[in-house]
Amino acid sequence: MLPLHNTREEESKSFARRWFGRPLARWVGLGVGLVVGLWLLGPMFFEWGEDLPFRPRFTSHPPLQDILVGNVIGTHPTMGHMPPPLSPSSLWDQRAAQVRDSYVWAYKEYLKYASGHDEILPLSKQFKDNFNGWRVSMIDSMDTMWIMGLRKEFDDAVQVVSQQDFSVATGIYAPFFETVIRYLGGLLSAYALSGETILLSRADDLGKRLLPAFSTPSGFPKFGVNPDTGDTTLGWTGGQVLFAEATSCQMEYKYLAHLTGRAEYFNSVEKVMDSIYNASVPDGLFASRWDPTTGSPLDTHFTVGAEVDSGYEYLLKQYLLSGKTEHRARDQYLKSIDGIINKLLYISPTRKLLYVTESSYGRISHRLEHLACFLSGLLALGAQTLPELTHKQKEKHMWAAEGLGYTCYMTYADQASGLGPDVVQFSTGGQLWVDALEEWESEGRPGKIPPGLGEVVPAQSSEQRDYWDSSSVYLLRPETVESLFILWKTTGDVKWRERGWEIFQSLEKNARVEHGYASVSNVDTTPPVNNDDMPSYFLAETMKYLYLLFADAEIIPLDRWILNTEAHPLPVFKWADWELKAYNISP
Ligand code: DMJ
Repeated sequence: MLPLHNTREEESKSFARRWFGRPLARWVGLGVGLVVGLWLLGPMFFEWGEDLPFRPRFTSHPPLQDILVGNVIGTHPTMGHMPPPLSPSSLWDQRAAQVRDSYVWAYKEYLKYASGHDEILPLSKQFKDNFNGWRVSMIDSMDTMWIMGLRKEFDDAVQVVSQQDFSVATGIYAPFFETVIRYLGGLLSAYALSGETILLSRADDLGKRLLPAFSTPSGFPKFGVNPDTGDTTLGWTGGQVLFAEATSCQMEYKYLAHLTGRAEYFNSVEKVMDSIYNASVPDGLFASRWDPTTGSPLDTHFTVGAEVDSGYEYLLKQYLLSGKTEHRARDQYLKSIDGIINKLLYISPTRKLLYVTESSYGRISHRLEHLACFLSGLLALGAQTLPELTHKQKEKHMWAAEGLGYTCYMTYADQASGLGPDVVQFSTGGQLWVDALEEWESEGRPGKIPPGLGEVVPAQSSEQRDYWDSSSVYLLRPETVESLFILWKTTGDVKWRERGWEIFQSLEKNARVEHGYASVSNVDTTPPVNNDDMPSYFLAETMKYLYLLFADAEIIPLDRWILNTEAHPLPVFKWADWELKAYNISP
């Protein structure tokens, strides 16, 4: 006998059979299944992005557990989010947007013609591998991408960097200093901004491979190291070590030591500092060449320019980076700055421009290098962050910062191209700045403007300028705009921004070529003749400083981030108690 009614189960079965028997329903079912499946399993492969619906997780990278000792994730916050978008209604944000557009265009040209290589040759559309061939233009400017809010460019670069092989051929050496400030600094900064742990892992890999460079009796790093074999070379200086090269790795290695818990990173770079603190140097001024065996100076060439520059920078910056704990570095900074102010600052005979020069074997050269223009920003940063300076000291440091920043800017404004020469030679007859300052003070501060801070009009001829261009090339260097950025942040005076805007416009006019930006061979003639090169620091530093100078948002507050000598921001951190003990730091 047939049942009068189907059971509930049979009913639903026949309903399902009827429903799924239809072609449309089969497709709907498949779609629903896919959505539910993705929802359940998707997070294993993707994560939510800032401005994309999702982006790939980096699952296939080497495990981190062998380097992480538990003091990284969570306790050392990274920025983690992209900066806020620029406002289209603000004049300065619009200017920042122009810098960002220029960066994007130049970086794309690099990717188009020099992908997989270090730098593009923007006239010939060729490339060169001058820094190990590890894509320096990309790694050096990943933090620029983050700061400018370029998510896609950044994520693409992370994917590439995760696969980058930090090897060079046998018999070839990676230049230690450049590799540290550009690659290691670039990776650490990109990690600190984004929180992408693969970048920390790659930084640790690279940092470890470069350690054999420290194998000298003094601990001063050698010029070059083969990251695969550990072979080292003293390089082109014939067994001498340059002060800047030996003392511009502390920020990177100390931050890396803190992130990874590897004591060898800290100990290697602190041994160098011990030699520096113990050396007896006149007036806190450091020689440019040093003996890697004895750890003592080899010359009496005192400058803040080439071969020495960032050595002074890292005294203040390693103190600030490690939460103001390493007092020896601060004390040395203050001593050295006194020496620089008292011995190396001059004002020119007619225009009274303040400049920093060099003393070579007792003779003052009256040269001013573009490289030395970073000093203005460093002085302003120190004046702002060191409460231990007396009112008088702070005032003097700020005056020096503003006077030097102004002169560096004037060396641009005076030229036909609006871009700055690499070296200028001041005419003799200048006066030591501290003497002029003393006279001015003793006369009761006439005019209220200290010597070296008065403004002048741009001048055409060498006589009117008080100097001539002894190297008239502009190498796309950042030091002047770096100081303009710090002066703007520390004084709040918009004139520093305006001066940066003039420089950016000159760059657009005279350094922009068909496939990127190119250095200008003579800044005082127009139309410009360009050289076929675009150094990675142009994308890493010059463009970044201009962007930060114009953007209204406080993207990199100077009390929370310290920029290394290649403009890579690293976050201020505090040593843990065990680190203070292990590294013998007494705050
Ligand atoms: C950069 O690579 C770094 O700033 C370095 O410290 C010296 N100068 C160049 C750019 O001029």
